[in-house]
Amino acid sequence: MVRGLPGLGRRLMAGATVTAAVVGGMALSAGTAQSAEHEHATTQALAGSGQVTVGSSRVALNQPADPYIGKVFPDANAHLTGMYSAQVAWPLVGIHMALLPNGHVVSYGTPPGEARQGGFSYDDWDPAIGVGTDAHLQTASMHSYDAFCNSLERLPDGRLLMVGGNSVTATMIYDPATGAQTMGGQLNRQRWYATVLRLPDDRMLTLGGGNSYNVDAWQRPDDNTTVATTPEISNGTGAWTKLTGADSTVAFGARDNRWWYPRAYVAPDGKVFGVSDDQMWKLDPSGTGKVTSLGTLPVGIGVSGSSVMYAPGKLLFAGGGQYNNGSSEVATNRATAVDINGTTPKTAETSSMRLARNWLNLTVLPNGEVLANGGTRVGTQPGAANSTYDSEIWNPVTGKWRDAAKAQRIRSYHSTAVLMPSGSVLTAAGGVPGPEDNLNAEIYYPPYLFTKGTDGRVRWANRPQITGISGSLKYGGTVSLGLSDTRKLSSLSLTRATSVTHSYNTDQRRVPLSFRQSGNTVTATMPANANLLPPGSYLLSGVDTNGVPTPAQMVTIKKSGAGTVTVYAKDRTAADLTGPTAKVRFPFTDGYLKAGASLRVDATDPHGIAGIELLINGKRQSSLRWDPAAKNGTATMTVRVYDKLNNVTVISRKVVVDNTKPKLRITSAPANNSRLRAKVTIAATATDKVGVKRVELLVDGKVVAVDKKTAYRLVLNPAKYGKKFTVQLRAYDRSGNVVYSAKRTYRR
Ligand SMILES: [Cu+2]
Repeated sequence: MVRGLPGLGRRLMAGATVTAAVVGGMALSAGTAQSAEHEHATTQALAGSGQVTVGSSRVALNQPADPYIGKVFPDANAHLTGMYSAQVAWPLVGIHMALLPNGHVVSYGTPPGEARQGGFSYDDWDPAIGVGTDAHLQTASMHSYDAFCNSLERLPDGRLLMVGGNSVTATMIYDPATGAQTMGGQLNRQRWYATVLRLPDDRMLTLGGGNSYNVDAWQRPDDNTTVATTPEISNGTGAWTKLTGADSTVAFGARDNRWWYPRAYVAPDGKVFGVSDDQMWKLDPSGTGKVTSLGTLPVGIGVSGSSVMYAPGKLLFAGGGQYNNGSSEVATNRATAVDINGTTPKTAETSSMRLARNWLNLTVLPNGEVLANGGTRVGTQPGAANSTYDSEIWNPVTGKWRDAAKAQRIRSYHSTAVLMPSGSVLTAAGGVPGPEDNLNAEIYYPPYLFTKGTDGRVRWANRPQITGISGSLKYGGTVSLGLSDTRKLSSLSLTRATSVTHSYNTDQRRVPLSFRQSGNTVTATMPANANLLPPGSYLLSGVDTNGVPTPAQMVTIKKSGAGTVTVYAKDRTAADLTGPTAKVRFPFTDGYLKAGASLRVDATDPHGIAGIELLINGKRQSSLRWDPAAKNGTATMTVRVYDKLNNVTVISRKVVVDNTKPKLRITSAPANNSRLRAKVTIAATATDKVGVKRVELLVDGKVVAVDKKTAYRLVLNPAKYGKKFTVQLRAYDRSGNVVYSAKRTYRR
């Protein structure tokens, strides 16, 4: 779907009604299409999704949507390597992607359906609608602003700031709520391939970049006239001011293309730590600014390595080594951990990736591990042998990488990866130019989303959920989280919402929270220091003691005042993470059977029943028939009922197996061949090792009376029958074994 003007052609959003007030924070585009914004805000309120200020009353939360979790059959090794979804068409080559406070993803880079450079359209993907074309909405550029190869970060009001790129001195502000676009202040010089960072005080800092298509600047290492060595700072919507004191060729010079998307992070001391190729530096943005050189990394990342802050003040750099996207350097597989918590950074080479990768993406996951996906071995060169389809996962505790699932497409130069609220990772784009121009995406599902059961089968994990929030969502505040159940969380964290391009995910960081848990309530303390958690939108997720993460709730932390939480639009297609509803029917008495008896299982599931298995004492049977050779005694019955997603319901219990007939003796009855004139009572004793179920009186083979209680007394009314009839007692035990008395004949 294409949106020509803001506010028109909107997709209708599904969602439950919430009682809390929807804040108009997503519709703040000053000076643009006011009526359209108002209209959109109304739509949001009606849809019941939107951003709600967190306060003393509990906000009920929906779970984030995902197109595949609990909707497709898991891969056999998904619990070890994760799995990729099938490729899905993407309306444009999404070389830039940002997760928005409403849980949507905005992407841009090429025109819709065309693999050519030109960021004149913005695509909004709503994962609640799915992966079809109806889940996407494009908005055309209103100002001929070409967003190709710019930098991006969210502003305090939730809008997306874009800096430089092919419209080299321009900045633009995109409103995800309406698609409205507002031109921002002009930069003081060209900023193609710059970085923009949001500081703890909400100012926006632009670092590096250079003249348009200046990819060969590194070949004249001492000529800095074509690159932007002086940072600029702004509130993001107003004028940009040069930080003249922070002019630096170490951080932003032509040598080694250090100006090319400097990998910059807000440091624990409130300054900005960055890496440009192999150079480490720190920028103090106060006053006119100042850059201090902090030495070198053991392995330079070139312009093609990736980085992430996986824990407060702890960064991982991996891969890279290329000087620009056209040179043919072999990528490194080496990785460096850098701790910037002290006054000087501590670098330590961590183990190497199995694969060398230029233009990989690193993504920090809610459990603190880091995903590396994509890349090319030599330069940006094509060919399957040169392309790293396999993913790897780095564990911060062991410092080791392990192999993860294989993608279908080459995700290299101009590729993107976004941690989604569901816990999946959207991987997309690559190309223009590149080995592949990818008008497609694949969604990666990390191993933590799966579990391998004792039945040896892999399925989607049953996950804890954060279902409500209240309290003080502000620096140093305490929030109360409601959980869907009482399972214990082992960690709780905030991960900064992605804004990614060119292997740099702006300030992406994972910040653990201290918390305590009582039953299904978690009380968490927010960091007091904005340097650890710069204001912005974060994914709040807990991980249970089995390593399974909750779907994330999106919280937006403000520089001052109460933050907001996103009430997501409800997923249009429900996930199925539970086994079928099932009940075992015994042939005679619940829990009792005899050898060779067949069980029946009544089962229903929204995805249909795929199979039912019977195990006797842990041994799988070929059918639901009990072992015909089973001996008397107790046994463990296990019935597994599978739906078509491999979800299972396990019913396990002790059962009594009994093949011995009850004993039956008539203790009082008229003699054989007697003539009966009135009602008589026939008395009997019946005994059985597992218990008598009932004793029946049969006249001419038909049951006419039943007694279930000792002593058995059955009334015979001769008036009901013919002149001559036969009478017999029959006793069943609980397992269905039967015994008959001798027949007696009576007359009347
Ligand atoms: Cu580019």
